[in-house]
Amino acid sequence: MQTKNAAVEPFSLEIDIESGILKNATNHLVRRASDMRGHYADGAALERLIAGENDPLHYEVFEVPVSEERGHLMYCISKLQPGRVGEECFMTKGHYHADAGTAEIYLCLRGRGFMAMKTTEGAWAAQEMSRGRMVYVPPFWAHRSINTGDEPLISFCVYPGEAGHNYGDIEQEGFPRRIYLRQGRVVIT
Ligand code: S6P
Ligand code: ZN
Repeated sequence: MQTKNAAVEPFSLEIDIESGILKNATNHLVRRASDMRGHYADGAALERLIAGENDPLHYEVFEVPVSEERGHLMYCISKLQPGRVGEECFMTKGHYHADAGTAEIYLCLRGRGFMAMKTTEGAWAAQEMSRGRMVYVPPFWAHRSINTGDEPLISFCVYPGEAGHNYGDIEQEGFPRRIYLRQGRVVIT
């Protein structure tokens, strides 16, 4: 039985909830529109966005990583910009966890949107995200966040240290449904 994890002293951090910044983050992942090729239904609209708006910022992840092993909890701030590709709402790539049987909790701090989830067996679900709302992503569910609002969608995420990321499988499978904003209304198709 494992009794000791990598030595980490107790610590605390500050999160700027309005700006979605984890202070003193040592990892800062930036995804631009050009990183999202292949993810939206309207690829031509994405190319127009990349060319016309100088490859705008799509989303960021701020982390102060701990050891990626069982026993620890990884956590981060995910900040997804508002916007549309054609009428489809900006979203993250989405992933399964590499250790697929690990869950995740998202606490939404700001903005509006959805967490879309699916399993390899084809089950699909979407849970609303809004300030103060928590979404539980069960083990074995791929997950992506989608911003339907007009301000950044900011969440605090917590998941097991050993979870890791698997982007390949969901890229192959795709998510079965998409979320659009049409005449100001959210449409899930
Ligand atoms: C990690 C967690 C989030 C996402 C982030 C970006 O398990 O689910 O931190 O990494 O929202 O999304 P994605 O799909 O590009 O990793
Ligand atoms: Zn995850």
